[in-house]
Amino acid sequence: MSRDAFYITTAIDYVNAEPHMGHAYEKVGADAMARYQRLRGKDVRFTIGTDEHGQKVAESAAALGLEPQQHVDRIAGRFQDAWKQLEISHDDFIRTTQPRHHKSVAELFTRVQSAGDLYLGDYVGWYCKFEETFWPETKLEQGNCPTCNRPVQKITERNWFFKLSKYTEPLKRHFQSNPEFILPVARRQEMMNILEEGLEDLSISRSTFQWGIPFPGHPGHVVYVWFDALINYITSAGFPDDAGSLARYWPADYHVIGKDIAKFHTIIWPAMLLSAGLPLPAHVFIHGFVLTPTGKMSKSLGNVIAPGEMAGKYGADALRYTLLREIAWGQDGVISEEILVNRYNRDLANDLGNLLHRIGTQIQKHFGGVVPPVAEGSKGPLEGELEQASREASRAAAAGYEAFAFHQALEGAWGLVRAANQYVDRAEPWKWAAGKWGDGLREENPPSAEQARVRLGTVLSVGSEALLQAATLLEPVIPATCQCIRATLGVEGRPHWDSEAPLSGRLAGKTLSLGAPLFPRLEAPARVEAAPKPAAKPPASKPAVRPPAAAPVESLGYDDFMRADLRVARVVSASRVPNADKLLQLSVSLGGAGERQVVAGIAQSYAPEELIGKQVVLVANLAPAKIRGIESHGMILAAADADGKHHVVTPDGSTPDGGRVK
Ligand code: ME8
Repeated sequence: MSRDAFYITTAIDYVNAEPHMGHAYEKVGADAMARYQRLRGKDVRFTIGTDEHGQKVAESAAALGLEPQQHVDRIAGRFQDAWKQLEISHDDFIRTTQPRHHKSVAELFTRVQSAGDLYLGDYVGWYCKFEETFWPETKLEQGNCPTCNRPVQKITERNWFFKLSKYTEPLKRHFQSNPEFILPVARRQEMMNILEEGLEDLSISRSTFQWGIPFPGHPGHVVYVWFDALINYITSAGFPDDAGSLARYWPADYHVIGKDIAKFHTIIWPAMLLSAGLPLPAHVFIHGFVLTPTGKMSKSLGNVIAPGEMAGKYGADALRYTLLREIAWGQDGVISEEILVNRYNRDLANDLGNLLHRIGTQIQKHFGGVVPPVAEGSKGPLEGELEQASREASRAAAAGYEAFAFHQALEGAWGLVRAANQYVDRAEPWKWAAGKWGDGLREENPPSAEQARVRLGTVLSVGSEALLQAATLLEPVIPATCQCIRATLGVEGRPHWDSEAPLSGRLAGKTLSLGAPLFPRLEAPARVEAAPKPAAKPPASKPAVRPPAAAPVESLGYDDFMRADLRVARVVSASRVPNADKLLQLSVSLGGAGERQVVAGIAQSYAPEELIGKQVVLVANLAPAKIRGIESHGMILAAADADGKHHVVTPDGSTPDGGRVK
């Protein structure tokens, strides 16, 4: 692949559900990365799409009295509408029912068959139609699908098999020699464990229904929907006919997917590519899940948030910003309307919208709407500090984007927004405008009229340029807003990542077109966060800091105690919370019940890596809380020794993740 090309994909969404906030989160994150790479001058190809075959889709269509194709056309349209509303800048929207994809699947099959990796066999096992996944009996949990907990169907079919087992060792070698193939790296071990257990061959045809790609050369069989769907990534890159495009974009730089489908992307898909003699993608980035304050989103709980509705009500950028600011990519996080409104008012209206408004209105008032020049010698220490803040913000934002740490990229970029507001506060342009000393200067005689006007011009010009630079740093996440800022400042053309440029008055002479405020303040909802307010001491650390001989507590009824849902949880990832000596941010697995993010006050007792893989006890039904702006859902139990060092409570022997502690 040529070095200036950058190919990024997301999962293609099942058309058996309406677009939901989890889908939106993934598309917005990948979109931010695609936009960032474009700003950096890369030739980006960004592919999203819909996964349209399979038993579940066929049954949904039949239930509606529609032909499957009619049904998928309708739902695919809804996904496309939603992504338009969210300003997703994809270059390709692939649908697995398209002829180009059928052709690509057929060609890949020919290659896999030539490699001797297909055989006919009898499949006897279980199938989850909702997840479109085969399960051996040993993996079921209480007879249900271990991923979604729904009932599974027994299947006995003469099927085609793919020799997945043959690729166990090559994949292990690939994982070892490419330690960043799976990102975040904390996820790698989970997949390595699957390889260590040994892979079984995979049934890849179905013959009991017909809504799928006909299995090449074997009438009556259709290709297993996952085998079909994964191939979309090379179809979009140009496989098999467009050799130029394929050479340019394949292998992909990133497949961006959710944690529930990691095995398909890090094991099955790479094995298919190895079999077909095609190179493997550089990285698979696994993101966490969007939760609601009441837990997992689910239709039956009535807590599914429609992204289109939120974008319609608050604007796409407010939603995009909240999704990427609130949740650390790779971890789970909670989103709600209250959280969005809070972010909107605090960050977008108070900081960013206000900055544009205060600078714009003064340029309008004192310079007739034309950005004044920065006169020679009129810059002082305040401009030096602002330039320094701009360089730091640019570096922090770039580092964040490069690592998919969007919350950090935004925090970095916000450093410049805050610094620009402080600059205006400290430079006091309103005083210069009144013919007095600004910049905190207290001289006896007033400045000359010319001196005051020159300095006023410099402050407003430099301030507007800092805002323009911030708009570049924020472009990947809030593109419409940044476009509006550029247009207001009279700047045309596409932005480039050049924000290390000094603040030198390059906007001088531009005519402003100031419109309505960018983000008019919203009425704060009655309850801004579903969780309790952050306590001075994080709730997660309370048991750990309580001394062994705590004051006696009232006795607790048996029923009261049983209301506490204590679970065995395994630490999957751990990192320090920036600027907080005592806090660690952990992701813990509850087995089939998914993952949680918890903030625990044990950073002075454990290095993050010591905890990875360890089983701990989690109070799982504690209401989520925000600790240092990070969502913490649950409390990890720990006891302090005589020296105040914390020891997490851990089961004495191997127990299943997610098991109840009583
Ligand atoms: O899995 N939060 O489709 P899908 C964040 N068709 N991400 C979530 C989420 C949540 N609450 N719920 C789902 C499929 N996702 C297959 C993919 S790719 C060749 C085939 C993510 O519609 C999920 O992890 O069930 C996946 O990455 C994407 O949304 C589509 O999920």
